[in-house]
Amino acid sequence: MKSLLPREFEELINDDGTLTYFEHYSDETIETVTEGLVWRNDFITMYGKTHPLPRKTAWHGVAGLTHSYSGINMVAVEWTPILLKLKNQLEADLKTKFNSVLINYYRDGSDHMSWHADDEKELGPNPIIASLSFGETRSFQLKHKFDKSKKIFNLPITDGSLVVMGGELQHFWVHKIAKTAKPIGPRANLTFRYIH
Ligand SMILES: O=C(O)CCC(=O)C(=O)O
Repeated sequence: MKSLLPREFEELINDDGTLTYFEHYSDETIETVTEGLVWRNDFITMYGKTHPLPRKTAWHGVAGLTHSYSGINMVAVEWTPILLKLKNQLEADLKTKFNSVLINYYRDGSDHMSWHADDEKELGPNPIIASLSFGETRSFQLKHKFDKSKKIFNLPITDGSLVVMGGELQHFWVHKIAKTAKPIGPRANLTFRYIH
């Protein structure tokens, strides 16, 4: 188990919630963490039009656990061995519990995720969300919902890094993964969550 020395993490936001970044947290690869995943085929409805999600997704965890967001209802498929190993490592390091993980797979620069907060009721009022990334570096942006004097925060998340969102972050900030025109490879993002 890798121990997290203070010099290994940076607290990037500590204002209306917390955002912590751990570079080089995991030595796994995009290939190993996506092995055996059960990919979904979800659609999203926006302004009355239905589109396929602009990324691939999978939902694993305690088998049968349900979670809904943006009108998408998911039933968890059992942990794969590698996801279970990562969950156990995160639980030990962050001293919290996770019972599921949402995997977002960005095939190229046109795959993206729009502004949103992880504020579904079943995550509880102030969820701790551990977000592990593998593969291509993508820019994770955060915008304060109410205080327009705060600049958009831009964090390039590198392969093997961990972002932890906590405190009241989901009440005050929205986040996204922007599109890019650069010719880039895939990126897998794993957000470990506790569904109540
Ligand atoms: O891909 C990412 O880093 C962001 C994922 C995300 O925003 C989410 O799962 O809610």
